[in-house]
Amino acid sequence: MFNLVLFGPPGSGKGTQSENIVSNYKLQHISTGDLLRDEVSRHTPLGTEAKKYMDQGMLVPDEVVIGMISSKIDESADARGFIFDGFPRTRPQAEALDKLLEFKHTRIHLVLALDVPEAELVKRLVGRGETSGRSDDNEEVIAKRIKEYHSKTQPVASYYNAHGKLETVTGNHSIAETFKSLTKHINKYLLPVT
Ligand code: B4P
Repeated sequence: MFNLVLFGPPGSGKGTQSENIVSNYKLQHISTGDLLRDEVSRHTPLGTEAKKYMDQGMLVPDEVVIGMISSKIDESADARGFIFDGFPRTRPQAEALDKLLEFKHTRIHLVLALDVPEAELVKRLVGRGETSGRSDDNEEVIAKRIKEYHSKTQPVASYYNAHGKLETVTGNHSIAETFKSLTKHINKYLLPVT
């Protein structure tokens, strides 16, 4: 089993690159953003609670997200591996993920961090907001999401760096070029399925 974390600020291309990685390496995709938006659209109690935070550009509380991830991992016990997209976003989430995986006799092998300048992040998210209808893709909320990233999520990079798992990749080239840079790191662990 090979487990990868795709890390980076809002709009850095985690969701975009996850699609490419999933189709080439056949990993099981776990995106907390997608899972939360699904809960919101189904008006579940979890979704109603999460929406309050997402609409303000804030992170959803750790216990909500960790519980969701745990049941998702259990659903795909036979997977070739997992790609965690947008998770962990806080140090307690990173520690909880390590414990969950240890319980399943596996671990995080690699963390790929997408590095994109802030002006480009804002440009992309505002652009996505014009077509996505996402309530968190407007300039005011984007600024809050980037602030949350710096205060709560960036420390997760240091956590993985201290464990020798972090690699940084430039994320402001084209989607194809960025994917090529990511594959150079992934191929050291796992080859694409042809
Ligand atoms: P997410 O859904 O994870 O999304 P994201 O950070 O906005 O975007 P991502 O980096 O995936 O960018 P994308 O590929 O779409 O989070 C949403 C919210 O959910 C959070 O703010 C939080 O409230 C909550 N949440 C999620 N996980 C949580 C957790 N673990 N704990 C607590 N709360 C959590 O790309 C963005 C745009 O850029 C797209 O339009 C794309 O087409 C474009 N793009 C991508 N790559 C490009 C490139 N190379 N060049 C040009 N454009 C590019």
